[in-house]
Amino acid sequence: MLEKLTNTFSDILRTVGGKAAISEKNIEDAVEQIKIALLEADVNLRVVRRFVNSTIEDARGEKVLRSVNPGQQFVKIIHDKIVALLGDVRQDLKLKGPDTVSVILLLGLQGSGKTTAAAKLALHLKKEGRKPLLAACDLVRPAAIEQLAVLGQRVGVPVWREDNERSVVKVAQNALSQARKTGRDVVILDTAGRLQIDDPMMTEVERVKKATSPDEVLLVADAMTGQSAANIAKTFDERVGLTAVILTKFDSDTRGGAALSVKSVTGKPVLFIGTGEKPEDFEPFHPDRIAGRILGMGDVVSLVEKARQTLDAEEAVRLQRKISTETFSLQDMLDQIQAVKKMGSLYSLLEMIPGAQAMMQGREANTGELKKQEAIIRSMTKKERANHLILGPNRRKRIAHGSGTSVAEVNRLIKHFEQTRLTMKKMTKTKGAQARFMQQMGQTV
Ligand SMILES: Nc1nc2c(ncn2[C@@H]2O[C@H](COP(=O)(O)OP(=O)(O)OP(=O)(O)O)[C@@H](O)[C@H]2O)c(=O)[nH]1
Ligand SMILES: [Mg+2]
Repeated sequence: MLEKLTNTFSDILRTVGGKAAISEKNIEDAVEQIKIALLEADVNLRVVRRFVNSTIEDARGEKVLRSVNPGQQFVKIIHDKIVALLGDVRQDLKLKGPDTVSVILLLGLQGSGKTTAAAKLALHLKKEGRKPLLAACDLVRPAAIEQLAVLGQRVGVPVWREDNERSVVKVAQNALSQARKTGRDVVILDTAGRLQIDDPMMTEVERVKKATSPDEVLLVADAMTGQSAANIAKTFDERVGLTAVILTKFDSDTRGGAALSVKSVTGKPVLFIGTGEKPEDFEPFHPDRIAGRILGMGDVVSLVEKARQTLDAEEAVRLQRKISTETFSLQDMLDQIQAVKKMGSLYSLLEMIPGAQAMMQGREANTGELKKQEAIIRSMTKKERANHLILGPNRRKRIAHGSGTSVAEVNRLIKHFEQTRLTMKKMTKTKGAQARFMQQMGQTV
């Protein structure tokens, strides 16, 4: 499922996600690659354009460039955009309560998977405690009624059939009365495959709709047709009026263009996906889970969110002010070390997730070194932390002893600190350099 798209996205995001610092150029390159990936996935061009523009807007400037882990944050932005394309939140069928008969009308092109989806939907509803009735409203294809009957038997759901009736509207209406009589609470109407250009057939389905006032009018569309699935949905919606979409053959769709285009093109949500030929191969459509699948990042995104929170915004602002007033102290450095260490423990969690490992390459902080640095600063008094200039030989000896390190190591830390301050001074003179510095602190302390 979606293998091609997943592979491309994983590659792109691994590259950016692993970067310690991100420039506008990096973002533009990544977005350009994403654009190509989406077009190759057969996502609607207008949808791609909108996606690209809003991603650049969000990623450019402050938000990402000032972030402590910009690569990961960029991954998060892309994730959220994909979720939005897929329809944001999981939508469910909107049916009446079990005391009234609800109606689901299935339509779609020939061979899109309507009859299979009818049986899948029946099984799904049965599992949810409903009492569905399948209605064989395809009077065009000779074997259609029998096909539904066999499937109905397989999923243990009764099938309403009238082999000699010529009017689809009548069969549908009779199915409704049958449901009322026998205590079934959802009628699923399986209709004949129709071409959009086939006017009489479109008129027929309009009449069925009028006669049965369905709670859901679902377009069953083949995901393998890519963005044309979205265009078909649009046409059907304009002509008949749809409430939502079922995407079938998702198991064979390596590209994902249909899933990524339907919501934006039609405004209608995807409710379910068909993932195989068997009645059980049916899943509710969860935008966030599908996005996770596409990005091939497992649960990385939620962990990234957590990691980001470890360095809270206020702290960042406070540090930045210090940098610009040149009062950055050893205490501030200690705060940074702790923040980085916190993230370090998250990285170890991330490593357990498939696909995340490569993304994190070279990102783990050198925890041994960090621990040592932390111990050294912790062995300093408040006064010393605030003003490193008072750190004479005696104090250094005491600190080395207190932290279980050597004087050489204490000297090295102070030297590193002084160099950092010096770099800061230089950098703060150039506009925009503070942001860059913030990133570097986050990555290399
Ligand atoms: N792999 C896979 N095959 C599917 C899926 N859904 C349906 N199919 C297959 O697609 C073919 C057509 O399915 P049908 O359910 O008969 O399609 P239909 O829309 O009812 O077709 P008509 O009634 O002729 O218009 C069958 O071979 C199904 O087994 C799916 O989710 N995955
Ligand atoms: Mg059929």
